[in-house]
Parts: sequence; C-alpha cells; structure tokens
Amino acid sequence: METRNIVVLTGAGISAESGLATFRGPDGLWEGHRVEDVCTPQAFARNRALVQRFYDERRARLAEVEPNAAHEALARLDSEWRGELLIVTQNVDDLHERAGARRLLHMHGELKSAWCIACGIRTRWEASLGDGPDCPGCGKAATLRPDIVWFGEMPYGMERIDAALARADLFVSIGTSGAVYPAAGFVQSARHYGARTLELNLERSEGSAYFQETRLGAAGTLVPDWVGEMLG
Ligand code: BV8
Repeated sequence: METRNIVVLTGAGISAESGLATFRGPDGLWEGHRVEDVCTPQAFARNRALVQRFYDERRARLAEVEPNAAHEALARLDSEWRGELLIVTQNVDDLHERAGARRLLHMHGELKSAWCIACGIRTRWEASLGDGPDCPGCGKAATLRPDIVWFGEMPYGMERIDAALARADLFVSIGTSGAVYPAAGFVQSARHYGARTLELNLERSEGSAYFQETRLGAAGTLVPDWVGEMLG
C-alpha cells in the first residue's frame, strides 16, 4: 500500500541523545522526584514552589542542549514529505521546532509556555515562574503556572490527533515507553483505522506487541535511516 499520510509520535527517548533525562530513569525517579510530587495539579496545589522549581530548572536546561540527528531527520521529513504529516510529541522541550519541524503538536504542553490561572491566557515564556511574575495579560502577580499537561489533565489537540490517525497510512512511534495514556493508545487507534505501525525504540516498550514492526536501537541512528527510506 502506498504511504501518503504519516503520523509520528515521539517521547522522551528522542531527546535522550541531546542530554535531556527521560521520564522513567533506572531509579524510577524523574530528575530526583517522584512523579506524583511534581506532575499533578494536586502536587502544584500542595507544593507550588517545588513544582515551579522543577519546571524552572528544566526550562533553563533547554539553553544548554541541542537537537540531535533524530530531531533533524524528522524536520527534513517535514520539509520534503509531499503527503500529510503530523509529528505529535509528548515532550515539552523545544528541540523539534529548533531542528525546523513545523507540522508539530505538543500534546503535553511546552516548557516555554506559561498559563495564567486567573485570566486563562497562554503566553511564550523563557524565564522562571517560581518568582511569581505578573501575567502579561491581566497583570496579576503569581498567577502563572507551567503550560504543561499534568496527570489527570486533558492533553492538547486530541481531536486533531484522532483526525490525523484516521487518515494515516503509517503510524511511527519513536522513543516512548508506551506507559502513559492516551498517547500509548494511539497505536491501537492507528491499527483500527487501517494504518501500518512501526516502532523505533531503544528497548521493547509496553506497546511493542501492537506494532507490526519494531526496530531496536538509538533514535539518533534509527530515525535518520527510516527518514532516508521514506524520502528514497
Ligand atoms: C488524562 C507532563 C483524562 C510533561 C506528562 C490507569 C490506566 C490507564 C490510564 C490511567 C490510569 N490511571 C490514570 C491514567 C491516566 C494517566 C496515565 O496514563 N497514567 C499512567 C501512568 C498509567 N494519563 C493522564 O492522566 C493523561 N490525562 O488521561 O486525562 C481526562 C479526561 C477528561 C478530562 C480531563 C482529563 C495526562 C498524561 C500526561 C501527563 N504528563 N508529562 C512533563 O512534565 O514532561 S507524561 C510524561 O510521560 C512525560 O510527558 C512523557 O512524555 C510521558 C511518557 O513518557 P515517555 O515519553 O515515554 O518517556 P519514558 O521515560 O517513559 O520512556 C522513554 C523511552 O525512550 C523508553 O522506552 C526508552 O527505552 C526509550 N529511549 C531512551 N533512550 C533512547 C530511547 N529510544 C531511542 N533512542 C534513545 N536514545
């Protein structure tokens, strides 16, 4: 079957070779924190300073890292692929866009976006939020939270993602453990809609059984090879 429309899902594994920590490190902690202490609305309500610091540190880290060969290969696919393409990322870093990707959707939000809990506006944000800056929209102080989708919150772009999966001929998952929903369920939707499914990951994931093909290895190697195949 000819491939015209592609959906790509990326996770923390695609940014690992750029030096950013993955979500589930070997010790099960994430940058030294338990997930429930930093990645839920309850955690933010309970210990705002800790959560703001956790995201301020990760936002500041972005200036120290660069996109890797996998991000660059996907950006090349984005600029040269004549059919439809949507890169859905669970990552909140800005490495895909810095590599040049355009047809990109951050389903879990972005470190470089802030969300005002008073007036609701979302605004580009590069600095820290822990010191309670004024909202550029309503002017209120200390009302900005990270524009990040925490556990129990609705991911962004779900209708757009489902529409893309419904039209996809090929679904490719890169660098994700398949542990977090709804992203982990996309492969099942893709198969339901009749798309072929390919997984590129360092190790088998919780979703590997659902993929028609799994290639094991580092994204920095597997993704440029796959993009080369697609662009002939
Ligand atoms: C929602 C925030 C509903 C950003 C994140 C029970 C069953 C099923 C589901 C649930 C359940 N109980 C609760 C739920 C729902 C819950 C969920 O799925 N929980 C899990 C833990 C069971 N999901 C949610 O709450 C979601 N929301 O369901 O809302 C709703 C409905 C109506 C109205 C309102 C709400 C929200 C989920 C989003 C949570 N936010 N992050 C941030 O701070 O980063 S998720 C978090 O995990 C990260 O964003 C990360 O992106 C994501 C997934 O992790 P991965 O990206 O896969 O990273 P990980 O480290 O796990 O894996 C890395 C992989 O890469 C590994 O496989 C590794 O081998 C590989 N790798 C490493 N190096 C390389 C490599 N591969 C290639 N090359 C390399 N070099």
